[in-house]
Amino acid sequence: MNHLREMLKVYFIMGSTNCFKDPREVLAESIDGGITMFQFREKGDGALTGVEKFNLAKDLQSLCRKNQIPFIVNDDIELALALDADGVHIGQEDEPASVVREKIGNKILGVSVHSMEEALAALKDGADYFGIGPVFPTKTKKDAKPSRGTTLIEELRRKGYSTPIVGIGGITTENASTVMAAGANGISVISAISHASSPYEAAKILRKRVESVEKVI
Ligand code: TZP
Ligand code: MG
Repeated sequence: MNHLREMLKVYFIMGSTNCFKDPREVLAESIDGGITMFQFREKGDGALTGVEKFNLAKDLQSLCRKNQIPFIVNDDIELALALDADGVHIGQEDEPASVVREKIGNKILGVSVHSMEEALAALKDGADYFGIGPVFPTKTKKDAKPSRGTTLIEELRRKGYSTPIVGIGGITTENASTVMAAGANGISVISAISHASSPYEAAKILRKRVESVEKVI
């Protein structure tokens, strides 16, 4: 899926709790700046639930559709199916990837992995791409594991795995190129865009950084 590699370049993840202003505005600006994929991740203190969550997801999906940006849902498989999202992203504490794959058919399936064992299991279960991190320390995810740099990304590439990979955790315009140089196909960020005074500028610079180090993997 070479197309997926292209889509993973600048993967913006967010929900209402990550934004200082209307998430619709933040997403619209980031799309103008050049994000290539979006994940709706409605989590944390004050996260929306029920119909409010659904309505926000629907609005964000519709912005993505207008701009041909793939719309991925974090964790909530039912929501992804109800909206006919382009895919889902799950972690190790969610339903097993094999079960999720059964439920979503050929939609995109992303899995967060932290070790070679988890990566191989995810592959076997039908993952389309890996989210690997936290690469750098992050304040955004309260229960994030300790940051481990790019070692797992490098190990997977060294061993010849060509599965699409995005790095996650503490990635900024300053360090994005390190993640790409390690062998990632893209970077995923929350606060680097959602907390930026200009999500447009942040997305634009991230895209430029990613494209300047891109390798053929
Ligand atoms: N998973 C690992 S780190 C992280 C997630 C969801 C948070 C990333 O947020 P930020 O603001 O880009 O560090
Ligand atoms: Mg999860």
